[in-house]
Amino acid sequence: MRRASAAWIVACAALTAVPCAPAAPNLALGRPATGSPVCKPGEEPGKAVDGRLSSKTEHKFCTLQRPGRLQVDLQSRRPVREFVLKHAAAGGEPAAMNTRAYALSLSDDGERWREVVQVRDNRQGVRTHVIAPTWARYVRLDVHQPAQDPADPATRIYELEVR
Ligand SMILES: [Ca+2]
Repeated sequence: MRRASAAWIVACAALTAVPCAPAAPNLALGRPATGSPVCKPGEEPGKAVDGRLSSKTEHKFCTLQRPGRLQVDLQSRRPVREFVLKHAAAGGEPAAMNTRAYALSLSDDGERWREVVQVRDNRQGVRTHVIAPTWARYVRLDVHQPAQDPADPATRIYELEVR
């Protein structure tokens, strides 16, 4: 992955004759996270901002509450341009477990929210959502349908990246 990325930067620089900007840092990485009650110990909200994907039991946030909720405190107001959500398949689980319907909201104070992304029919394991740049300190994910099967109650989020 890193090698491919470096190759892309070289190709990009050759094409444009100017240095290409490196990928923006993940503003959510390692930030305080809270959320609805977990499926079991080891699947706390912080697992969605730990930068890790390799364990099905240790690297995801899981909740059975609906709507499921995950909130991240970026610890200062930052310009937000993009979200990358890594659903069940990003961690090696069946695509049928990918989050189907959800919304992303931003806030300056953790009390007044504005919804910036709404998804009703996701099937993919990794989804990128680009928005108009918006300053915010808090990011919230509300999950309305946790998986492809409406009867599956478990929300499974391996990462919520914010850039
Ligand atoms: Ca993770």
